[in-house]
Amino acid sequence: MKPFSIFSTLLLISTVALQAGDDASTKQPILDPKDCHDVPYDCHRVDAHAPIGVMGDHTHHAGEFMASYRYMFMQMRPNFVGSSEVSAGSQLSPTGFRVMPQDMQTEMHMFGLMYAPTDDLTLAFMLPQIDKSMQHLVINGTTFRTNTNGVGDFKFGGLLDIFEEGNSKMHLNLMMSAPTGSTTETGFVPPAGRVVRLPYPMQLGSGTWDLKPGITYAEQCRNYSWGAQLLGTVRLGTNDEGYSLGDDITANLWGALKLSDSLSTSLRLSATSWGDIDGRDPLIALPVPTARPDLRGGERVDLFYGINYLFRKGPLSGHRLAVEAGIPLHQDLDGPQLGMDWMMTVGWQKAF
Ligand SMILES: [Cu+2]
Repeated sequence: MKPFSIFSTLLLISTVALQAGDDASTKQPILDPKDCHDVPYDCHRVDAHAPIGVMGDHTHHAGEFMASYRYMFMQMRPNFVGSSEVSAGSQLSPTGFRVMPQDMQTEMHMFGLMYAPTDDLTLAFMLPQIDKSMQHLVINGTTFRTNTNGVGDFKFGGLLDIFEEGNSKMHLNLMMSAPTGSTTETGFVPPAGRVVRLPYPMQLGSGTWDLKPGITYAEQCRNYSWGAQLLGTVRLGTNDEGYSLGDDITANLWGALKLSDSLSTSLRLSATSWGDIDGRDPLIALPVPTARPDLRGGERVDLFYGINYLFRKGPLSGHRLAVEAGIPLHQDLDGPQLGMDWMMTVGWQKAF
């Protein structure tokens, strides 16, 4: 599926959902800043949850539980050197890379649980199940694919409310990541003629305990809302294989239009920068750029379109469904490295 058809499908879903909505007819101008003053922050609004691709975006009131499930898909291709696209074939040489990645698909099933012991603190837990697949071109013209799958790194911690006044609120993201994902995945590599440890991007975890600090701000007006989040990853120490993945930082800025009590659509800009790998795994030593610790870093700016839907009546009342898809606007990679093509997240959430 191409990004264009995904975006048209999402637009179609919004239109249909809006037609089916219960109170879609709003006659006032939609974006009126006057509508922001007497609006108390309402954490049960459809757009009180950020676009589904944003993690740790909201908190809960004391005693509330929330269960969630997200399906994420990422398609990566082609290769980039800096901000220029390069073909896999052009990077192959007898004295340099003899294998090049051509494309990679990552699927993730993310299971989440939130619980608020107090009004100021929400505990959050997330466990991903990951499926990766990478296609390669060999210098002799043949191709091969490697696959890995399994549980990823378990994330846990708290979201601490530090400010709530009128129509805005802010919380700190105090999360950690435990090294539950494998860093020793292997696969059969035809040009090597044997089963070897697969390169860094095919591994399922970081292998290190990681800090994931962040700060999230959200503001609501009558028919729209916006939010911003800064979220980082700090690797603590070195993993058993002898390396640590690069630290990263992501800035998110989103705006949502509340089209009815059940439906909102959103646009999100996301900017990410991540570092190269420190150290190296001596068992990852193939003539392929994905085995090079110094060819992993980069930066990227993505644009997303999303839909949130909140069931307000019937047997599904209180259930949330959301979808968000994005494409890169800019990427600058230490390469050759596979760049982002498109990605999407579909999610379900229910608070109890
Ligand atoms: Cu929640």
